[in-house]
Amino acid sequence: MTFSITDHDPQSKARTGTLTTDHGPIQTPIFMPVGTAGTVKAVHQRELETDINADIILGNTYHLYLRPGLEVLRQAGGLHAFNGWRRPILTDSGGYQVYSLSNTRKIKEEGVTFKSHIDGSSHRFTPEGVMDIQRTIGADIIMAFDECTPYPCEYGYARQSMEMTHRWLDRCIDRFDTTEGHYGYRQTLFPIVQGSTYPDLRRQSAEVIASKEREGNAIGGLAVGEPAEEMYSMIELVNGILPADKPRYLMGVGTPANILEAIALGVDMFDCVMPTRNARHGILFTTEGIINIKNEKWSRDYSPIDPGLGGYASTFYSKAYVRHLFKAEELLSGQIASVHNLTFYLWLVRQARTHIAAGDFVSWKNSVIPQLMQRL
Ligand code: PRF
Repeated sequence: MTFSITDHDPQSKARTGTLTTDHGPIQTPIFMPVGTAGTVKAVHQRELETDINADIILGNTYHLYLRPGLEVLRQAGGLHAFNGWRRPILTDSGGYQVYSLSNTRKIKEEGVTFKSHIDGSSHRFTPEGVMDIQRTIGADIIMAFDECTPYPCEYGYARQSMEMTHRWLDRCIDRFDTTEGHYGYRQTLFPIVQGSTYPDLRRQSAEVIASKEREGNAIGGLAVGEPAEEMYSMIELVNGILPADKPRYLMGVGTPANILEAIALGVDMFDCVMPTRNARHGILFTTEGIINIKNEKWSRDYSPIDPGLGGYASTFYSKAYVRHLFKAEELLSGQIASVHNLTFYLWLVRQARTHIAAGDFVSWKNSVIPQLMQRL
């Protein structure tokens, strides 16, 4: 994998670049649609490629391991062959999902034991096991096994947890570097910075992660309920330590405003369920602001969802029609809304890239955030 930086914004830490994998290039800053169970919910692969034009999507180790399971994925030839997505895939390591989804979980030095949210069966994830699973899923970018601490988190717990995440990282690296991919293309492992909202822990973690000299690095443990300003100050601190010539991935973020602010701090990659999950609840992001399409006020608005955006779903269907689909609980409602919201998120990062290249990213960001975040 190679990462080359194309432009630097003169007024901020924002940059544009290209991350090249064996499944093709990723233009950064990038938003990665979340495809938890091998599908970006309610969206066809063809729509992802053409209308939304996503460079990369996410999958989750936790879900794919439980269902369909590793045998099915291995025999298919990996997740790309299984779901027909030909561009890059990143998989999260499962740690975060175990904490948020499974019924009971015990975290120990060896790993995490948990019960499946599907059938209650018992399983154990270890750093080594999670590397093997992600080898079998076959993502281009795989994530280290970590513990994401909740917010707020007592200092002592945050420190112990971070130290265990660092020991787990060494075990991940040992396993990853002594194994090979199954399907003939290269995979790369990103480590994850933790440390809750404590500056000294964040600094220490970023130094440990930087010292591993992997091809890219991630920031975890944020967007878990802390004030946005606290998140931004942690990102700024960590990005001052992580190598500038490697991609930086902020996990699970976020709102359009969060993404633009983090880009200004030097973050290159994002993922979040927000566009797709909100879409299924009728919350639409548009270039004019945020719409609850179920609201009565849209019942006779025959204008397109977002004429400013381009893209099929956003320009073809009217607000009144999509509102009707939601009120009638038609399946098409979630599909149109999901394609639209993802088109918006990919438009947002494309705009960011254009303005970074033009050298006016900060003034554009500051002028556009109030508009994008206003509730219509
Ligand atoms: N760790 C992992 N995945 C994540 C996170 C994390 O800390 C977050 C935190 N926002 C989202 N997804 N492995």
